[in-house]
Amino acid sequence: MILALDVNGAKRAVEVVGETSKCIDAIKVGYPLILTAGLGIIADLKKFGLPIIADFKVADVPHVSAEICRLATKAGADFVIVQGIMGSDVVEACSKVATLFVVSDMSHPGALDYISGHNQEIAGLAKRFAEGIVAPATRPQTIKTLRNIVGDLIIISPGVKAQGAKVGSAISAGADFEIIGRAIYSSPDPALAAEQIKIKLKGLI
Ligand code: 3DU
Repeated sequence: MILALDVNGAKRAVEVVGETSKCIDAIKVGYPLILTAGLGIIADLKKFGLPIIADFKVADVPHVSAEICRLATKAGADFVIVQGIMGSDVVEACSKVATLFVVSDMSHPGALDYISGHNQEIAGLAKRFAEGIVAPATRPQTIKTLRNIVGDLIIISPGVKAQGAKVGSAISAGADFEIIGRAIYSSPDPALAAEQIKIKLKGLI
């Protein structure tokens, strides 16, 4: 399980990870946390001994995208998430300075407007340059299809609980990790919520 730590401020972030770190395999940080706590929060979170994924969904021209990835990695991020729909030059440039997850498709309804129609091509691109892909838990069939393309790359899947996918549905479809945010950090008891989800996921392994 990967914790999507979309909380505001360092204090709350450290609190939530302190309560849940035993149950999680990695921490995903994104704009809400970085914009409120600063990039230095990555170094603070690394003290928990878990891999850090910088979810910046990088989507700029190659030299700027690569610079974002370089800075995130320099700050301590073990992985950076890049938008595959930007094309091969962007993903290749980023791959030279960071270990990547490539967004191949997304979990929200609007994904069907554009990105979903290209998800197989993007997964093929990821296979050349990335450690893994991001694929939607809300569409298990997409995970199955993309698994056939990416082979043994790591598939991480958001969209669980708060966005509607059932706990375990992405893993059952072939994902390696489920990404879970609000169902943990917005729960009155994040430690208990994380533990209950972990028990369900363990039952599938
Ligand atoms: O819905 P949740 O609160 O469990 O958070 C999901 C996280 O996954 C959140 O950080 C969001 O930025 C990320 N994500 C998606 O929700 C959907 C995607 O397709 C890709 C990433």
